[in-house]
Amino acid sequence: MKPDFDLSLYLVLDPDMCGGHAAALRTADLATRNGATVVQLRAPEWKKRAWLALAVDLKALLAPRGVPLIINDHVDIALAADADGVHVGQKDLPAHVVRRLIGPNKLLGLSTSSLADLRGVDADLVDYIGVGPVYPTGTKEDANPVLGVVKLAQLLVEKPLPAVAIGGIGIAQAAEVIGAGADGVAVVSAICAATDPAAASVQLGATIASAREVA
Ligand code: TZP
Repeated sequence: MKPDFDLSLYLVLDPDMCGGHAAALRTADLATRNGATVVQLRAPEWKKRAWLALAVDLKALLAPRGVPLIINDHVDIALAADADGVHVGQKDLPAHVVRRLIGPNKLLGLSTSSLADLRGVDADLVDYIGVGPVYPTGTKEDANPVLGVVKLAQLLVEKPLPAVAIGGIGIAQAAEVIGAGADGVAVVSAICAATDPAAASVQLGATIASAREVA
C-alpha cells in the first residue's frame, strides 16, 4: 500500500548544505521531531554510493516516525534503500517510466513550473506536484524563472493533485504561499542552512498551520 503523506512541511535535504552525512541525518532528525512531515534526499553533487548510504540511514530514522522518505531523481537508489518514493523533474525519466519501475506502492512527485507542465501531469501516475520556484533561490543553479506569488496562485487553481510550493521560501514567505493555495511548503536552505534547524522547523510549522486557518 502507498504510504500516507502530508505535504505541510516538506524538507528537501541537501547534505552538502547541512555539512555532510552525519550533519544531514541530524538535521533530518531535528526537523522531523519539530514539524517536518516529508523528507526528500537531494544531493546533486554526490556519488551514488554516498547517496545510498545516507538514504539507508534516513529510512531507518524516518520509518518509525511515519515520515516518508523521497529520493530525488534516482529510482535505483530509492529502490535499493526501500525509500517511500521518488521525485522527478520535467527533464528526468518520464512519470510513466518511473511508475513502471517503482510499482504501485511508492509515492511519485513531479516538479512543475508552468501551466503546460501542470496540464501534462497524469494524476493516475503521480501523487503530488511541486510548483516553483516561487521566489529567487540560490540553492538550485538551473532553476526555472521565478513565478512570484500571483502566478503561483493562478497555477494552483489548475492543480490536479496536492501541491507543494518551492523556491526561496522561509518563515517570512510561508503564509503567503499557503494563502495562494499550496498544500505545503518545500524548503532547502530555510532548514538546512538554519543555525537552529529545530527552531526553524517549529516556526515554519506554526506559520503554515496558522496560515491554513485563514486560507
Ligand atoms: N526546485 C526548485 S527551487 C529549488 C528546487 C530544488 C531549490 C529551493 O531551495 P531553497 O533553499 O528552499 O530556496
